[in-house]
Amino acid sequence: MKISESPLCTLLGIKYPIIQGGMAWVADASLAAAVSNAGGLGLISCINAGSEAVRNEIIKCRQLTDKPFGVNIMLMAPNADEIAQMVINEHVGIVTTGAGMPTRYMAKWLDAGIKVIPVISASLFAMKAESIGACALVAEGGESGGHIGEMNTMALVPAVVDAVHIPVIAAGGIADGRGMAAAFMLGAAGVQCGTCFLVADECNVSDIYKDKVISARDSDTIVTGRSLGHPVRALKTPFTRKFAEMERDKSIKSEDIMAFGTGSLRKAVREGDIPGGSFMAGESAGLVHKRQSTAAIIEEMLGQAKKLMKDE
Ligand code: TUI
Repeated sequence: MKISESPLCTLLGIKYPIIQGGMAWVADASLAAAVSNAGGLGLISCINAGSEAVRNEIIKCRQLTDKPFGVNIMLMAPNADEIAQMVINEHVGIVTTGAGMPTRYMAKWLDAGIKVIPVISASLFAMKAESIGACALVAEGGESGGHIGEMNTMALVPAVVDAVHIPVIAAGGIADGRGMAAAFMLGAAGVQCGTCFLVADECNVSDIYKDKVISARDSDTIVTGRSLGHPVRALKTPFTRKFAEMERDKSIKSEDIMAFGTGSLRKAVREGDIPGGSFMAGESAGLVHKRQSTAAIIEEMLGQAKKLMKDE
């Protein structure tokens, strides 16, 4: 398949099948509009905000771009119901969901003409998502940053491609044209990337966060939270090491570990708080070497992928 002929481009009205991950605390109007203006699909995250604040980001994004963009809803968020209604009221065209199945909202969203793209981490969830009306899927491997499933991208993506009839977007470990080309070889119709956009000029995370991603090697991330049932990948820091230590110590209660983690992502994103922050990032942090504009990140990835795929 030629990249520009991906069914995702027609489906979503975008130029390139590159989607920006809906990163909690990170994916605001500034980043989403920059990705959409560069030809990809930008997403606004809802996790950190009340529905009024997200509504303001949607309005801001519409001022910054006339291209399609979407909203990502983390289904474990306490205010997911309210956000689910707000996206209908605001005529959002594309919604991606994470950390669960959006079954309870599907009828209302489809009635409102919203294109729904669940993020899933196994082919069983993919089949379920297709059966309830998803128009495409993000198959997210455990190389990703943030909350992850059990499978990794290399085996997950082709399994999901075989299990469904809708376009599959590969995510997890993809930060350059080599990853993008590989995703197409696995049968994906596009890619979703988060980590490589953390260092974009239009991304409003702290400078410390950007520097930490740039200096990270491939083995500089760690998964914590497995003992709590919520595995999360982040950069290795004194905070994540302490978290892992607490998980190993059977005398510490789960509630106390969870309390230790509360608010840590915000501290990393806003304050660059190294002792208390969770710098969520994927394994592809080891592939991210410089700060540049969102447009340059997308052009570079696309150029490299096209060359590898002899699609020029
Ligand atoms: O949701 C994500 N990644 C995230 S959410 C997040 S916010 C957070 N903040 C603090 C601590 C923890 C998290 C950070 N990163 N990715 C999408 C994703 N969805 N990954 C895995 C899944 C998933 C898991 C289970 C999707 C469906 C699913 O279905 C299970 C079921 O039983 O329905």
